[in-house]
Amino acid sequence: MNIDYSEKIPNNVNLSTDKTLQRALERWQPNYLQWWKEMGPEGSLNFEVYLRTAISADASGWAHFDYVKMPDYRWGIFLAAPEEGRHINFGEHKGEPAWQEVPGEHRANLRRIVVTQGDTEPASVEQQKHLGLTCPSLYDLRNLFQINVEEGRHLWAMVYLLQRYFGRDGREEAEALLQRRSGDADHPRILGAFNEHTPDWLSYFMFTYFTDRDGKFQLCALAESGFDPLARTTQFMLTEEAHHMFVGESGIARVIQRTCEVMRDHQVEAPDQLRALGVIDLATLQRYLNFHYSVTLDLFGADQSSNAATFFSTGLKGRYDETKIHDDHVLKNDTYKILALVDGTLVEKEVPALVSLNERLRDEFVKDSLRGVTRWNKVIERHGLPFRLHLPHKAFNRRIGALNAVRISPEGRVISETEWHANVRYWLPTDEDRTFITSLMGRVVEPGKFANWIAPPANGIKGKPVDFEYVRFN
Ligand code: BYC
Ligand code: FE
Ligand code: FE
Repeated sequence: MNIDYSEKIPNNVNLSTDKTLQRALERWQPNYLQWWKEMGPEGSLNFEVYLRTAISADASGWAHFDYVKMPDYRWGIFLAAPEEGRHINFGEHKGEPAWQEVPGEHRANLRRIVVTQGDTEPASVEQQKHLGLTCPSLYDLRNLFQINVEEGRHLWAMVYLLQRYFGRDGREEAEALLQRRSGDADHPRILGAFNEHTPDWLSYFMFTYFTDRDGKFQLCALAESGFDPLARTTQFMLTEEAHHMFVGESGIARVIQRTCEVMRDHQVEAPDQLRALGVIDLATLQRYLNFHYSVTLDLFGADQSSNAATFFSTGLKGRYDETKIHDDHVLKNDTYKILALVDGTLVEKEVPALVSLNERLRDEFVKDSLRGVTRWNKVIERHGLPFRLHLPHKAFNRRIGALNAVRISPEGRVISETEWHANVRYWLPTDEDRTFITSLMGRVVEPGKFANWIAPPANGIKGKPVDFEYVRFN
């Protein structure tokens, strides 16, 4: 599964044997580059960035590291190796051979899934467009750009599917993916969280920790798809995703580390005093966490969804680790517990498993999100400080699904509108918090130097030292 880099569009799908597709993609390529120049990282076109590029679709040793100017990054089409004799593993088509072409009766749903997934990728690049101007170090700047080019490639991955398998309307959707804009009033991106700003690096680390993790779980569900090209495409995307979540988890850990050092060295704990010393107090960090976590929970869709049931039953989108679950993989007679409001309190309610698949995936995400929080708390604990970070309750601050109609505290108590408004400033970032965080954002680009509010990482990239010149400005 080595990648052919002699082609205009690097690929491991024998693109040159399909002239129609090759032409369609070669027509789309300049529009993509135009989009990158307009909406990609601001002012970065001439920077030389120490980036990894995929050279093989094998899980081991698939990447090559070198300086690249981002517009010259070899975006291309990489699928995981096919699995001989693969079958559909769930739903009404369970046991049938996996589809190599789009089944006509499921075409509209499949296209919708591919378009929704594809839409998030350029959206995230747009959201992060200005962050390079306020990077806390060259190391962090390089990581931002690495993620940006890979999200760009994830767009390529979905555009390949649209152009190869969906004919004319696929080509139209591919164009539309370059036309919607994050946060635009007339042409917004499809999903809520992808229209929010990522205005500062604390938000960015929270985004890559939580929202890229939604990416992980959605991609895992799509990697189970009975439509084999989608499964193989998303499998390869997942190999890139791990680094994105690492950037978030380690970024937040470094912020915490730095704050704890200042708390210990200066023997202060009041937020005001910490702010005066130029670090982020942990209560503010908790509010940012609450915001990004709850906004990301909404990305999993409504807790009861007939769309989700259809996607599963028709074999398009599986569950997380579908083939490792011990049940019939059809779920017609199963139930699942979701949260519901009964007589003013939140209770668990059993509903048909098929309609609650969004909730099940959300629950997997919750479990996975908790692990990093535990590791962050270890950093605080090591400094002998009593503060602990928490994930807020699953029902806190929700906009999508049944829980959007109720006010819930971070502890999971149903509260009145009055109580919500009296306390929301302790729970979600305030204007004042955002102004403070913005005030910390200066540009640090001397190799080995870091902004005052964040500790250096333990290691550099790919064996390079922390003070390596990860980005060269020209
Ligand atoms: N915002 O039946 P429901 C990533 C709409 S992240 C706005 O629950 P469904 C990445 C919904 O469209 C992963 N609208 O919906 C991360 C529907 O509208 P209609 C992205 C929303 O379809 C970081 C209605 O509400 N991939 O890769 O079951 C950086 C009813 O909802 C939202 C995917 O999401 C929302 N949050 O579930 C870069 C995978 N949620 O039809 C990249 C593909 C729902 O009533 N997508 N609505 O007009 C899907 O599988 C599904 O579309 C969803 C939604 C799970 C997202
Ligand atoms: Fe992605
Ligand atoms: Fe990502």
